[in-house]
Amino acid sequence: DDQEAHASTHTVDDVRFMRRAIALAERGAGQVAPNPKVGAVLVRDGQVVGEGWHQQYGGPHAEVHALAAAHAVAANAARGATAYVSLEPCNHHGKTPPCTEALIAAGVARVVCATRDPNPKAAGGIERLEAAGIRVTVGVCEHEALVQNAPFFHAARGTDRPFVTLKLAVSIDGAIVDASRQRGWLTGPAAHAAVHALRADADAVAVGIGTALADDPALTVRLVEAPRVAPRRIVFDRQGRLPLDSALVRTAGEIPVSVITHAPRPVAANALADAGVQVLEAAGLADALRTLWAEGVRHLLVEGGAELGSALLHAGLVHHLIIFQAPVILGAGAVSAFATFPAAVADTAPRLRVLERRVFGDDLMTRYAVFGD
Ligand code: AOF
Ligand code: ZN
Repeated sequence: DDQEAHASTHTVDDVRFMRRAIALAERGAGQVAPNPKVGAVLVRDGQVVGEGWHQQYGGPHAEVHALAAAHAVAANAARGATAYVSLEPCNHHGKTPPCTEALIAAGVARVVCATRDPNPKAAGGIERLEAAGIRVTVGVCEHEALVQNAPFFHAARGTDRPFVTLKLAVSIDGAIVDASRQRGWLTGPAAHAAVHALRADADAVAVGIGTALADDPALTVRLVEAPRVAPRRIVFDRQGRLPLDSALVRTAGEIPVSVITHAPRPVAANALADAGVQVLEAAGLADALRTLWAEGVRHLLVEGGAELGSALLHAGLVHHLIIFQAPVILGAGAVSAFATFPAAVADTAPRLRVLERRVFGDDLMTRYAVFGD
């Protein structure tokens, strides 16, 4: 009985400390891509003795920061401790020495990791730790860890297209534009900041030409810490209609702007190119995404409008759909976010899987997996 109680207490603690490791990992958002965001917590006798996260691309890994923090408290603070890491500790000499060796040298007794590292170069950490006599548990909070680094795991599976996150803000009645077609804010400040955090964590931020014309967006990261590399701005603009005096074109010299065209008028394409905009030609949406992948885009955030979003969704090109729902009713004549999506029947419509729900001020954020992701 005692043993059972002990085991179940441990399970609860494992989850608690792994959640903390995953929360710490998030502090690397925007700074470590294309590396995964990783957090680590060292616990001895139920007390946290060190915390760390992968802070900078090319810099020390989460475990190393956590061990350093523990060491700063006491020379042997990590001896006999349990290390909670949101990814299998690496076993390779990359930009830094293997985390496995650091954990072994520090005398850690147990390692709990959320999931395996799919990177073949870094893998093998679990086996290395076990060979050194360390107890290893894998799979605690695995779902959260996989969602947190979905673009990293997507790339590791082998692909020629970016991971696509489609983000839309809607009313209670699922509309993105009111009957007057005037653009206005639906969501509040906390949701705005969350959107900027999403931008910071992407390599590129895209909108359709309709949204670019109606909103004249800057698509820059403003409300959160500046990312290591500012995400480039993309406009899906078949005919090259993006105005030369738009905010995007005017700032193309500071943060790159690309338009993805399909048979643009040559005059328009030349004028955009002269203004410093990269003009990419693509035959369709899938082709456009392959082109972006070739340009180094691993994670694309699409911010609308409804037409581009629906087309990408319908083509099976979206991995995560993020809906921010504001406490607003737009009523008669408002335009549904998916007005151009093919009709479905309530009983048989495919159901999206809910990955995450969070509250930002008065707004509700839901992250859905779209096609098995
Ligand atoms: C860990 N802890 O905090 C991270 C890991 O180029 P490097 O040397 O920085 O290695 C990057 C790879 O290491 C990355 O692709 C992933 O497989 C793993 N990331 N591993 O033990 C960490 N960030
Ligand atoms: Zn490592």
